Amino acid sequence: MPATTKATTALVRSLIASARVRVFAKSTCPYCSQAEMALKKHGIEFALLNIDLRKENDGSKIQASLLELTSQRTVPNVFVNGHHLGGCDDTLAALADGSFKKRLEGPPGEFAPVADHDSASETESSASAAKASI
Ligand SMILES: N[C@@H](CCC(=O)N[C@@H](CS)C(=O)NCC(=O)O)C(=O)O
Repeated sequence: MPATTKATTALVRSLIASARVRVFAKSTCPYCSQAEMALKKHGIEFALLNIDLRKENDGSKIQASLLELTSQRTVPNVFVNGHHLGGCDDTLAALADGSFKKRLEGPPGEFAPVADHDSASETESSASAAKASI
């Protein structure tokens, strides 16, 4: 795992802050697909970044930054309204018990999001149950 750089940490923070729901994932990760499907099923829009598809080839650095920021190195790594939520299991549980929507609608967390701002990245894809946005 590479050492994190300030630039990568700033990038990760801006990616989290740029979406109400941010999912860091890997395209090959079944837990990521599971979390993404559950979010779609609940009609929750989210911004997805598959770190293994980055043309910048900085996925390992992003993963290291996420570990530093959240103490979690696995993907998916999910953020809701500026709060770190966790992985797939945490996401499924929060969707099931209603705490996901409470977080979404409550006060923003430490990674404070900015609504309706699109942080563009060519390798970033977005998903929504209804439409593609962010
Ligand atoms: N229990 C975890 C499982 C997540 C997990 O094991 N993800 C794998 C990818 S499928 C991972 O991140 N492995 C380490 C890595 O890819 O660097 C969750 O609910 O998210």
